[in-house]
Amino acid sequence: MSAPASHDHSENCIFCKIIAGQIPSKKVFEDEELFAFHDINPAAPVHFLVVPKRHFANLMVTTSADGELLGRMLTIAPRLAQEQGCRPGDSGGFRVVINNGVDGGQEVYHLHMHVMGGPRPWNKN
Ligand code: DGP
Repeated sequence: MSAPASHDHSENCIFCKIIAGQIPSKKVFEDEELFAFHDINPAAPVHFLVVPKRHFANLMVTTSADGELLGRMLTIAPRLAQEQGCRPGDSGGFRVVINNGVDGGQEVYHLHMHVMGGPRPWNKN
């Protein structure tokens, strides 16, 4: 049987293992609720992932009760993007992407937000 979609830690979840330090990663940020680390397969000069420490498979299992946490994922992005080298302001900037489910192109079933930026062209669109 598959694991519940939303709980504190999911066995066999690669991102839960990264958060727990069981798999190495290049950490960008950590607090009680969030963890951010560089994507292993960067699609842009700056490409890191922001994940909630609590395991959610994706946005489709979140509820309005999770709104504050989801908001924190978004509102921390500009600061982290700039710290990682994205230029500030409208002439710089960055992209955020959350893939959900098979049709959303999701590969890792622990909710994560891609933050991508840096001077164009990027190696993938
Ligand atoms: P998505 O398609 O949104 O589920 O993208 C998953 C991303 O996770 C993908 O860009 C590659 C990245 N990724 C997968 N496994 C690892 C890993 O072990 N370490 C790191 N740093 N990134 C990973």
